[in-house]
Amino acid sequence: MLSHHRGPIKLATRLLSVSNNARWVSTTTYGSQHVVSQHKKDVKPNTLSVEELKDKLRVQFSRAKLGRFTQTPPHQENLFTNNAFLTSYLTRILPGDVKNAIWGDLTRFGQRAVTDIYPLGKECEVSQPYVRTFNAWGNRTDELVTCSAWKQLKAVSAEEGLIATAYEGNYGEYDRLYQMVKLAIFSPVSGLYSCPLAMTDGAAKSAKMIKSPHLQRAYMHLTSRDPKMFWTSGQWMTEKRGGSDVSGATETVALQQNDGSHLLFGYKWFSSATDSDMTLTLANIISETQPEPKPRGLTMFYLETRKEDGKLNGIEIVRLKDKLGTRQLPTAELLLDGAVAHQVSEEGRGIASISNMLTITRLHNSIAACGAMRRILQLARDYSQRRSAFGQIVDSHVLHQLTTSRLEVIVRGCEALTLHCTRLLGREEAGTATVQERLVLRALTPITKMFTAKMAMSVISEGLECFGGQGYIEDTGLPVLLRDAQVLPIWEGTSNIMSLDFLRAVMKTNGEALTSLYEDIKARLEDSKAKAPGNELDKSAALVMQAMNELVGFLQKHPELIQSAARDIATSIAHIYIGSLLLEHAAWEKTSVSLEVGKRWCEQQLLHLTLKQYVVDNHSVVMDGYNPEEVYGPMF
Ligand code: UCC
Repeated sequence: MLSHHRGPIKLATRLLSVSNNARWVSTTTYGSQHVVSQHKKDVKPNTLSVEELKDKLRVQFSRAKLGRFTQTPPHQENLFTNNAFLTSYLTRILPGDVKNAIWGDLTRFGQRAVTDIYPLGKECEVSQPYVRTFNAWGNRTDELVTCSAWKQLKAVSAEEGLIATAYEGNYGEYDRLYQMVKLAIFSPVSGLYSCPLAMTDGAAKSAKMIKSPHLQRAYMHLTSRDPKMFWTSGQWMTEKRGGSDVSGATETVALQQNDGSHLLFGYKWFSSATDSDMTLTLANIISETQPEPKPRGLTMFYLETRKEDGKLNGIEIVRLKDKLGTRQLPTAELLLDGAVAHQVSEEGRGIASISNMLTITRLHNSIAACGAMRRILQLARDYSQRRSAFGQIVDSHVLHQLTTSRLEVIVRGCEALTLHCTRLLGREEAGTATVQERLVLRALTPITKMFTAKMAMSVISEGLECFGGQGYIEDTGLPVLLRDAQVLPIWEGTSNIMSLDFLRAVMKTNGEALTSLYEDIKARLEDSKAKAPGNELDKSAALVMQAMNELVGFLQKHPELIQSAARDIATSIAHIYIGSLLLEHAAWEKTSVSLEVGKRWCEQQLLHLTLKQYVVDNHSVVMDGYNPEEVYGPMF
């Protein structure tokens, strides 16, 4: 038998008798796929050449013929117009004049993302950056080599106003939403250029808030739409001792100069895009008379990466990081050996100052998570129209429909949460946010970062399954989505750090942030029920409120357990808050899909507390079997 296919549905079978060979052939059609089989029969003399015979028998397997069937790849949808939740959300939120003004640009950009920008992003994956440390004559050059697509993406970012839009003030509190929607479209096709943009945006925000002539100059560049003027920024925070406990890990020192500038000496362990034009970073101030860091803590500094002559500013690129994903991105270890920098925070207020930047970069993280999830779902649903299995297109299999509809609900939940935070940020920046909204934004930002990053990993992994084996094959362009997504729960603060940051926000406001969340959820649910009576949203709203009441009850009753419970608290808040947002949207839109999405979200487990686990000896569970005498030295 040349080929054998056993499928449940046989659409047509044709027998071809052949008088001159040892076989007869049957071709069977399964949907659009043709399978050829040969069976032994009485031998008859062969009068045809092998090629003639193969032609006659329609044998598909020979040197230049690899079989007639090839699978059609997924086609790319418009990343804006075909995102039903996003367009509906914006229609609800945006005033008519703002919507009219920006809709055309978003529609165009949704197409440009997949037609022009995706090929550039793909090129960055193929032509990854590297460092040419020395030239042929032995001179140290530390030349960072990036491909032309990477450079073009910088120009695209400027032209499209991917940073500028948030700072131009054209649409008041909607500037931020407009910008982040463009970034959600850009991010999954951008070859990770979205990463330097996250840093750039954080730096632009800091530059806007901090009164410093150096930062004023930087601000002009960071928010420019002119590719020749546009700068990107780094955020060099992490050192060898680790990225979470920044105060405890920072060894970099800043030696004050007579002209007021400082020279930085230190080793930055992760600089995400080393080709940035400037950076904000942290260091301990020392002086000739006081060479030990003062106990006052870290201070924030601004530095430009290159001097006027184009040479690096007291910086050596030690090596590029060998990362699981985000390989398009020139992440490096940098030695600061007398880099000229300028103090831009009060001494000892470095962490508090750079935290302004963290709010922005963490929201970028969520936008990137949503963008990547939406991308895989769009590709998967298009592919499901093009691939047949078991005699019918994948899209028509009910189990596939259920599986992908569950993903759709998760992605809508993440989009709702992220867009809501973005909206609150826009209101805060425009000065229109209420005190309650500001508190909610502070508390929700780390939760949104944590939750969307976690969901991105599971949604993208499941999304790859929709392509079967092809989802595991690199040159489909699909696996990179999963590899790149793994940075999302780690970068800009891990999930545990985010959960603790939520608690920090609650503690620092003496519980006001939690009260604001509670009142906000309650009001939204009441409003939703009133807007859509008879749609059974009241049942879903009751589930959400019950979960929130139980959560608050737990926090009041067990304050001593909140550290252990931090992750579960954050996860619960994410589920509860998203429930309220999806019901609010369903109550406004009242389509069968939005009502189904809202209800379905609220039917799942909303409260994730596991009280018993906070009081048992978890350490013993983990260390069971760990024997220091059978430990054989470092892994590398
Ligand atoms: O290491 C990394 C690289 C990963 C791999 C990257 C690969 C590159 C590819 C990228 C592709 C896209 S990323 C790790 C980056 N590190 C972080 O994100 C930091 C994580 N750690 C934290 O967030 C911590 O919670 C710290 C550093 C903020 C904790 O420091 P402290 O010193 O313990 O902080 P305090 O004392 O609690 O807070 C100091 C001040 C307070 O203000 P004041 O003094 O006015 O009371 C806080 O309220 O900072 C304020 N603050 C904040 N304000 C702290 N956090 C925040 C916040 N989130 N928002 C507003």
